Amino acid sequence: MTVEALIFDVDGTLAETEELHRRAFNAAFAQAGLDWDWSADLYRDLLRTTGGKERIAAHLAGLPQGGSAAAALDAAAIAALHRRKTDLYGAMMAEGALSLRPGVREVVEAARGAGLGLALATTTSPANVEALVQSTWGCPARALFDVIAAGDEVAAKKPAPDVYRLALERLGRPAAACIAFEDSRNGVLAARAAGLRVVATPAIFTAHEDLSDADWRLASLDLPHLPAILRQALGLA
Ligand code: XBP
Ligand code: MG
Repeated sequence: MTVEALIFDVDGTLAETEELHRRAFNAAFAQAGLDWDWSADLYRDLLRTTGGKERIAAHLAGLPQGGSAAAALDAAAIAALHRRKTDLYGAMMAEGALSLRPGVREVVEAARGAGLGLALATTTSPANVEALVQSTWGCPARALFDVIAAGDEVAAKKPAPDVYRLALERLGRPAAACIAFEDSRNGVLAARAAGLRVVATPAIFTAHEDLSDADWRLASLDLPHLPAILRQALGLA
């Protein structure tokens, strides 16, 4: 089946955002008076849990029991902590520290020129999607992407296929007519479980992961390295 739409993961795929997420988590912890400081190595492990609220809960569950103020965090407190983290992330993103990964801008531009559908299927929040697109492209996300499907809109986050199924439903296209772009094992598994073909571009925090379930593994989305089916769909072949 010919390619009619492209569905992009956000964190790690459009840009190397996870270091900024890590810093925002740590800043939120400090503001809340928690003595947590997630190192890059710890954060790499914690990324196995998708979703910021779920990641905080997973960290909490792994801490030794007893006495700590952190141990008393309930779901509402975790949600409040995560809202603070989202605000801090947005402010850091607005400083313009991040750029898109190589090839991303060109692929999105070529896809728009070729009349392909464009969607985002992400575990992060719509607010963080807006922050990234505004900071890198300088326009609202909906000016570029026909569909945005976010983690909190579905019952189960990646590696469950839910967010990809939601994106497909909103695109009004079958999985066989779309290609997904992912950087992580959880993301690749989610897209494959939704019946999509997947291009994997490992990111700094996911380079060690097993991405062998992807149909293609590329260092970046630089146009000359794209698979033939994609170059054809983009009008480049
Ligand atoms: C990556 C995630 C997110 C981010 C943090 O999702 O798992 O949780 O690490 O964002 P994806 P939040 O690659 O699918 O975009 O704190 O907003 O969850
Ligand atoms: Mg990702």
